Amino acid sequence: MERIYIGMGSNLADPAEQLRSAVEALGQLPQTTLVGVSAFYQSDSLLPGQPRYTNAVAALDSSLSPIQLLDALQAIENDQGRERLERWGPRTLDLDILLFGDRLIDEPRLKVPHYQIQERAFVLYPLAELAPADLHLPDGRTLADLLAACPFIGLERLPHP
Ligand code: A4P
Ligand code: MG
Repeated sequence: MERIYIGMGSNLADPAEQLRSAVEALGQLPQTTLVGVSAFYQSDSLLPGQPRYTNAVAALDSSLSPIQLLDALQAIENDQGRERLERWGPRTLDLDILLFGDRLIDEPRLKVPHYQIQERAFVLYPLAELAPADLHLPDGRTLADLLAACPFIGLERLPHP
């Protein structure tokens, strides 16, 4: 079993409901236990002209392999009506593997840690609700280091659903 953190995001078709459905689907994955879910946070899109996003992080314990998990997450995205029209386009559901134990993965389909964890307040602050401050990335930086360099700006923490 390894501890895995999943970043969830949606900016179409009732984002909070999309995230709730995603959490339910994560809870039903084989060989996997859903350990926790952060609060939901709203923020503006990194790309101008898109609707605001709702984001959250989920923690899993799983014995799936990284690629098995990626396949399962993409199936959940597809089930929830995701259409891949353009990279970075608006989406009903985006599920990213943020961290997978302490693994460093660099494969064509999968890069872990997710490449922009450290710049994204909408990833780091919900992650901090679930993970210890001394959580280490494979490169040795701690979650506390990343939070210290990433101000809580433009994030709105929603009351728990
Ligand atoms: N892939 C590689 N590594 C991973 C990983 N760690 N987890 C590959 C999941 N997938 C990974 O992803 C494209 C391919 O990345 C996948 O087929 C997989 O093999 P995608 O989800 O189809 O494409 P995408 O989401 O458009 O690209 P990407 O790079 O995931 O976009 P981001 O970084 O998620 O950015 N603003 C706010 N406020 N909140 C947001 O959540 N998100 C984006 C999208 C832009 N602005 C945002 C937000
Ligand atoms: Mg993605």
